[in-house]
Amino acid sequence: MNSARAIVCHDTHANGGWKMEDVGVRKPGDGELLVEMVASGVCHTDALIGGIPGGAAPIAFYPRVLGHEGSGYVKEVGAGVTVAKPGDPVLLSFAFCNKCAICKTGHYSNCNDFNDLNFGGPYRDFQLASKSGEPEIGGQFFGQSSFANLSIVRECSVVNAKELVHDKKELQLFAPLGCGIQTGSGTVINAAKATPNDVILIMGLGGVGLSAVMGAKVQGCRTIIGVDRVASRLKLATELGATHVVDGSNLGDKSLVEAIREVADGIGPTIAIDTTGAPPLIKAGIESIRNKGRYIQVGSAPFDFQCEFNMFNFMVAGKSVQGAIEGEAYPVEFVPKMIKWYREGRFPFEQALKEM
Ligand code: CXF
Ligand code: ZN
Repeated sequence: MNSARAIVCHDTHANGGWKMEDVGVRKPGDGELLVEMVASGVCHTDALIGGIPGGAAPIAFYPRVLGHEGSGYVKEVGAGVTVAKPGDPVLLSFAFCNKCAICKTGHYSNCNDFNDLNFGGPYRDFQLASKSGEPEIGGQFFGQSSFANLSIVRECSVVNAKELVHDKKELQLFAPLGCGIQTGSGTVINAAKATPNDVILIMGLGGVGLSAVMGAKVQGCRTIIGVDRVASRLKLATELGATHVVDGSNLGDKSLVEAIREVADGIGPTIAIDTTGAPPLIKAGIESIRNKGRYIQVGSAPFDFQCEFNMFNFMVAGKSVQGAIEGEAYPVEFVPKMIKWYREGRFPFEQALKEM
């Protein structure tokens, strides 16, 4: 049994439930790798899932190790693993089954088993060192549980980075590409398939929203509108490619929808993306889109939030609403693309890290 240091969630962070502990890590089984982490991003979903009092089965349970933007070096591989060898650098992303009807069509992020594989209960792969008294700790959050210096990772979550990174420092820098940055940029590029004709609205300019701005810039969208309430984020969005920003904290006598439409040809965006999950912004975003416009939900709304809009008007206007996760990316292909754009100076994601 290997030993590791891990952040173990026993309860919500607010209840003091996240603790750095010594844990025992078993050997990798079929289709699994033992990875020594060198970095992990922290994504809002870690806080969301690790912030539910008592856990919320089936997507949250305690105790477990979270973290799903890991990067590291392979120490050992289990039977049947072909994606990497011991010593290879790896970047980690979400898990998918690669067998279901949805995966077969290439839509891995909408895998039928996404919840089980990424959040779910059956994968309990850490074992606590005896002193704690607890028998088991859940692992393989998003196939990786990267909040540990050593972890068992599922093969499907692995992007081999041997040809992608020059050194350990880069491997550390690239860790958040596997979720937040892929989610933002991929939503614009893969889910919306935005083009230079698009007027795109991005609500919320944290790491995901700023990555969406960079994705819109890569696609050459003619108008890129960012919405936030934090001055430093609005400034950064402009530097990264936003052509207009709307400061939600300073709308004067306008509604948010009016302020958005004013900078969107007077009729609203062709594409609106919400990265906040905040109900007032979701409602404003859906209302703001022009006829034939598309609205895409990316931020996690409250679990019990139901959204209403007038279906007849929606139909007549030819609008659509869509959900998207993980930027609808196939990480093995999309992560190398982001790294290529980064090296070409077209995707300066490191600037967005301070807002993540
Ligand atoms: C998550 C958002 C909640 C559903 C699964 C994917 N994205 C990033 O963490
Ligand atoms: Zn995430």
